[in-house]
Amino acid sequence: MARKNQTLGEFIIENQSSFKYTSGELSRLINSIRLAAKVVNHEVNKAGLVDIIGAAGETNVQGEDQQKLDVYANDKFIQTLTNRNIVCGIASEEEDDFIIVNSQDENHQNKYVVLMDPLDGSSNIDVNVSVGTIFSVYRRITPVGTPVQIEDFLQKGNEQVAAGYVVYGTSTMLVYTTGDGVNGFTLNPAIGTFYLSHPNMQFPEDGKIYSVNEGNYIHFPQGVKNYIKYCQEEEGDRPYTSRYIGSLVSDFHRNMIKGGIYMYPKSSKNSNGKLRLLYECNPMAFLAEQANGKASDGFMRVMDIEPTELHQRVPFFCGSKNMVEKAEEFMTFPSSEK
Ligand code: P6P
Repeated sequence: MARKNQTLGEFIIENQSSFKYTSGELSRLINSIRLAAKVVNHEVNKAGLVDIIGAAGETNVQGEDQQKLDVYANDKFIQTLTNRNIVCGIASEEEDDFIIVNSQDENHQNKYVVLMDPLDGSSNIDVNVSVGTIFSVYRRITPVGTPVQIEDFLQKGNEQVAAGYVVYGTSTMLVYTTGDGVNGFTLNPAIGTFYLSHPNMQFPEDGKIYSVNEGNYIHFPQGVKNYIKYCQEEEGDRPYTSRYIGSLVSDFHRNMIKGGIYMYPKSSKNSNGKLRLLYECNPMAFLAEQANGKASDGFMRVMDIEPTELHQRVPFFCGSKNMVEKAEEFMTFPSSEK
């Protein structure tokens, strides 16, 4: 049972029995993410003070300028996960291909793979806006004792055993699920300890906030245009409020607390949207559903999508259940009355 102000370490120990697989491994995995989050948080918080921000001059597989903090966060999470003999493979937005972990797992006995976006929203770093880390955990499906393979990463979101995010904001929080609800832990930077501050987080079924980059409006499908106009109409509890930070983790986190919907639809510019299925949409979808919310691509449940490639993108509608269902209605019947 979650107790306010419990530390993350106490929570992991007291709840590992609720995890259906061998207890110690997942605890060690979450602990390694906790450690990496503290290290990255320290660097993010001083980004404006040292010449660590600004493009590293390289571009990642998405063709985006790679900020130095992207590289730093990627390296730290890989290093921390690799050194604790828990995972057999890692996939990252910042890595073209998956990584076979065998520094200490020379016999490939570890059972978990981790997929991550080490620093999502990194274009916000230079302007001091919140950024986040997103992670997704699966058990491998290829034989233990052999090197991990692409099939271990291309699993449906339904198969996730854990998922979460770190939001480096006005305070740093670790929010995660292992399939038994969503709990939020806030870092006390003075002592480097995460405390349970948001037990059993739940999306309100309804909300009055919609989050979308309206600069893309003319490129959206008609159903999305109709839904946005629906949000803006004077009727009942509408118009809703538009809030878009440009950092998925921050928009998701605010909407989970206050109620709302986040949308990154496909458009004539991005035929499958911008967000990546495996290490952005699936982990956020797992959290959303565990928090009584919903996540779809506008038509089907995100976690039912059969992945085909590591960095594939999907349209993403996520948040308060009734709002996502309303948006799906407009997507399904684009000509319907608003
Ligand atoms: P746009 C950040 O790059 C990100 O992946 C999400 O965190 C964010 O919601 C979205 O892209 C912002 O994209 O095209 O609106 O700037």
